[in-house]
Amino acid sequence: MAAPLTDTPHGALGLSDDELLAMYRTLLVARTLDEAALRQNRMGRAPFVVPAAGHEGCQVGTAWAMRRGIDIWVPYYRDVGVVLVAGLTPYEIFLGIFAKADDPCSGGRQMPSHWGSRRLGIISGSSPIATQIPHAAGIAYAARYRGEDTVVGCWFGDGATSEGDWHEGLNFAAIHHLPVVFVCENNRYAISVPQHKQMAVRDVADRAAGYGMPGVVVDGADVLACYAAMREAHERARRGEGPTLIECKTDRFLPHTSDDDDRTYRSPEEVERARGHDPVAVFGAYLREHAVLGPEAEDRLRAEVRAEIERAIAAAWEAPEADPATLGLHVFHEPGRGR
Ligand SMILES: Cc1ncc(C[n+]2csc(CCOP(=O)(O)OP(=O)(O)O)c2C)c(N)n1
Repeated sequence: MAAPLTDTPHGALGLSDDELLAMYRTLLVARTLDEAALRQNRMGRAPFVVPAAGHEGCQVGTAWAMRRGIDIWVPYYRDVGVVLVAGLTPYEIFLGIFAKADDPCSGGRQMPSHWGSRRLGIISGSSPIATQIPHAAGIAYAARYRGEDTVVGCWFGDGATSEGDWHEGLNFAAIHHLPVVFVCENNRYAISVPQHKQMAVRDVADRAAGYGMPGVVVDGADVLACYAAMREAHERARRGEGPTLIECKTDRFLPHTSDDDDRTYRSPEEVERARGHDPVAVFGAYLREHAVLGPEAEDRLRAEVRAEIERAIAAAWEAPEADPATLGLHVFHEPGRGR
């Protein structure tokens, strides 16, 4: 007789083996895409990329508790795992990286990694850090005002929590008990500035008490822990009990962007230590331990994902360039197109 589903940690969370495999596949897509994007940059084909390696566990884990087509996603530039869960495809992501005409986020106008999709409910962010926090609170306010069953997920780094926008957004969301979940991906650096020069508290989650909302700390390399925290916060938001701040302790394995040299502010040993707690490896070990994925199936899955990413890159590279004549569209007043 098969063991009851609840006998495993994922079963207790209501996650089937198939769902677990889909989560793992998304982690692999995020990691493989990330490595490939950096190679495209080094080959001179992608002007600028933002690595996500190390963050995928908390991105995929938290995003998994959101509902496509109902909830609204407010990611930041490192959140490739979040937007993959939201439904953006690797092909669409590479269209943005190559600034192609069909880039669904901005038709090649925005910086790469500033994702937006009307179809999927992903809100395009501005580059100034933390400007998306008041947006998230405002969207949650609108959803509640209209009586919609929408939860807003809002992701950001530890550096964002040093901005005034962040404090105002959280305060407003808590006062109005808004359906929003704030997720901090704390990699302990805002580019080169370490956490201890940004704040005097050990945990960003401590700040939640100052606004009157729960603050939760989770291991960002533990996909299931991130999922569990987000699911609880999501349910709380839907019950009308207001926002939650989730802090995922995570690591950035690569420089801040393709333009950064992280050897100037952290040691190779520090990065090596961080790589010892890799969310992809941790989740892979969990799947093996619970007999969800054997070594041969894992090899097949990795090959399949690599091929998918290579196909996406080839197709996006061949896609038409944005027409220079359209450069001013959606920026300046266009006679004949209304206000
Ligand atoms: C208001 C503002 N100040 C400074 C910058 C430059 N900047 C871009 S990313 C970044 C670091 C943000 O760090 P964090 O929020 O911790 O996220 P991480 O990049 O570590 O994932 C900074 C300072 C900016 N974009 N906006």
